[in-house]
Amino acid sequence: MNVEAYIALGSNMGNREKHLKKAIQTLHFHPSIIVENISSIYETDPIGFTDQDEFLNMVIKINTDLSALELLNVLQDIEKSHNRKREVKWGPRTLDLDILLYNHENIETEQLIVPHPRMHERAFVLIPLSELDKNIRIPSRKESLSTIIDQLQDKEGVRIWKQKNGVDVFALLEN
Ligand code: A4P
Ligand code: MG
Repeated sequence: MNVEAYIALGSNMGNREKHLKKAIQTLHFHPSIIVENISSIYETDPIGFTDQDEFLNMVIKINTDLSALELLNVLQDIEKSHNRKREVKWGPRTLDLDILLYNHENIETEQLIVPHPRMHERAFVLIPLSELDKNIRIPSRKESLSTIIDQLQDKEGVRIWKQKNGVDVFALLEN
C-alpha cells in the first residue's frame, strides 16, 4: 500500500453520523485500502448553497494500492450505496466523498482533479485535515496549511461535534 491519500467526508441528510461511520467501515473492509487515521467530527455551516441543514464533516487518511481513478470509483460506489442523489449543485447530500490529496500528485483529468480544487478555501476541510497533519503541504500552494487556515473567513462555522479521543483510530466508530 504505497500511496497516502486524504479523503473528505460530508453529510447533511438523514443520520449524518451513521453515513460517515458506515463509509469509513466500508473503506476499512476494502482489500486495497487501509484506514490509517481519522479526524474528529465537526458540525459546519453550509457553504455555497446556504439554504440547507448543517453538515457533519471530517477527514481521513488512507493507504492504498488503487490508482486515483480506481479510488474515485470506489468512493462513488459508496456514495451510491448511501442513496446519494445529485440534484442541486452543492446541495443536500447523504454522503459526499472527495479525494483531497493523493500522495503529492497533481492530477487533472475530466473526472478527477487533485488536490481538490476548492479545498484551500474551505475551513470545513482544512481544519480536520490539519488535525491529522498540521505540517502537510498542499501541492502547488506556497503557503503552509496554518497560514491558509489563518486567512480563512468562515472558521467560526466549523465546530467540533465529536472529539476523536485517544490513540485508537476506531474508538470513534464504535460508539
Ligand atoms: N471530481 C473531480 N475532482 C474530484 C475529487 N478530487 N474528488 C468530480 C471527488 N470527485 C472529484 O462531484 C462532481 C464530480 O466531481 C464527480 O463526478 C467527480 O468526477 P459530485 O460529488 O458529484 O458533486 P458535488 O459534491 O455537488 O460537487 P463537488 O464539487 O464535490 O462539491 P463540493 O465542492 O465538494 O461542495 N458545506 C459544508 N459545510 N460542508 C460540505 O461538506 N459540501 C459542498 C459540496 C457544498 N457545501 C458544503 C459541503
Ligand atoms: Mg463530491
